[in-house]
Amino acid sequence: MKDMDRAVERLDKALQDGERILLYGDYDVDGTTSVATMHAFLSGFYQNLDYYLPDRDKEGYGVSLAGVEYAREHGCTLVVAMDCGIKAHEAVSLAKSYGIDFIICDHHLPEGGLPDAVANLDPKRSDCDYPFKELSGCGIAFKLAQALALHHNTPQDELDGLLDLVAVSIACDIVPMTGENRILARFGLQRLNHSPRTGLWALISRINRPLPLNVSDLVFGLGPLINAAGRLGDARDAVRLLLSTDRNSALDYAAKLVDRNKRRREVDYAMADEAKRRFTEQPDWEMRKSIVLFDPDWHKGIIGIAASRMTETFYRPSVILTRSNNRAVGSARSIRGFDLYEALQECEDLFFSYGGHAHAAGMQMPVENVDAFAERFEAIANRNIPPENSQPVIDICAKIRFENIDSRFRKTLRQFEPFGPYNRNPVFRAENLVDTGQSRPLANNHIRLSLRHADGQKIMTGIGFGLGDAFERVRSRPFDMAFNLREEHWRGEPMLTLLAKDFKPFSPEK
Ligand SMILES: [Mn+2]
Repeated sequence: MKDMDRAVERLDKALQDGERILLYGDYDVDGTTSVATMHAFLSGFYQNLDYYLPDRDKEGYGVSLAGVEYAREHGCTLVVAMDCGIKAHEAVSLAKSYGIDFIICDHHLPEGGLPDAVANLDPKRSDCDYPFKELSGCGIAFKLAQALALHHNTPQDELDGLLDLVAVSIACDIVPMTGENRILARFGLQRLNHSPRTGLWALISRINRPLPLNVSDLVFGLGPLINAAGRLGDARDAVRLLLSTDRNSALDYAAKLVDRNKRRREVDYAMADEAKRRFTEQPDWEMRKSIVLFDPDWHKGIIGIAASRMTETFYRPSVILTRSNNRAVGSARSIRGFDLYEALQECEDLFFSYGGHAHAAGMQMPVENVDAFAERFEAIANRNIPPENSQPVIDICAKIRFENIDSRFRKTLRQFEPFGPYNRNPVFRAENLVDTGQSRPLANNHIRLSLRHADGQKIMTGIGFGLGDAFERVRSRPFDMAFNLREEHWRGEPMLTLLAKDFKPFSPEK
């Protein structure tokens, strides 16, 4: 990786000279696991360490000037910035004027050249030949640890203990589950499931999910709890928990995070409901091709989640905006076949700034431009979304019969794990199914399934989340189902069960 030699050389010098080293990370899961990874690694043989995470509300994302001042006040002469820093031109220059060096481990795209750091580790640098470009921030911190170990002829397997953290970062930062990430995540998940560090053990014991944990358990179970620590005001608490060695205090703190996260979710749901209500109160909402909603009181931390929920519910490109520093700040999500980034480009004269890609993006604009933006965005959606594109599409990997889902099939399927972005758990299609009579509705429109082929014997069981009504519509006649398979343990024995995605009536002639 470009600059790795310089990073190792500078870090090594700091270790030899006994310099005070500041580990600086972003406040989210990737940042806090980065700091914990580097701290856990270095503290095995070096104690003159400190760490710093910016305040989400006061300092925002990235390397803050306040962070540089902290380094100076605490006598740190080397900062290792992780999951951020590649755009921190100003902060790195300020540090340099104080005689503080930076090593940057980032995975974001550089902007306007590179900061004046001793080393800029970032596979997304155009001049970096590192073959895998999609490492998480924590993954790059791990690469630095590996390189330092290599330099000292330390056996690489001594770093295996860090992989539980790396796996959490890969899952929660939603980086592609391909190449090196898939390998790191696979071994990291093993670690996490068999011998996690105390802090992660405490979190796992509170999330109420059957073991072994998979990638989505990390994304939806562990991730929100680690993030909750950052949202409580101080992301240092997340690092403290991740580095904790005391089981009782780790459990206490994990319980606090669970509680806090529960309340945050209630707020999220309330806001999403409010957004839904606001949209469907517009007289022409059914005719509209897009959703743009602004409310100065919505919380900036959850507009992205709200936009996702709107897109899921109404299947339209959605932009949710709130007010921050007297600007309208928005988060947008799109549907298949509508390039959000291109659409925003057409509105660029209305914005202070915008960025993102085809499916997700963000923007800032003067509050008085929101109405004009909503109108233009609707016109673009009207022009670009084809009329047949009014329903989500499920990509089906293969048609299969229940008789073929045996233990050999299960083992083969396992070899494709861990699943994640760009390596999705395959969706299968089974045709001509009937209810065995044992399917049961559950609370919240969920459904417990017991099914077989109309012309077959083998019964498979499973669940359909939010599909109770959909099942009710098809169950009186043979139907087809799109589904994932998931592994569950029944009396210690692994077995595959159904996770339904959708149903439709069976039509024999096709
Ligand atoms: Mn990251």
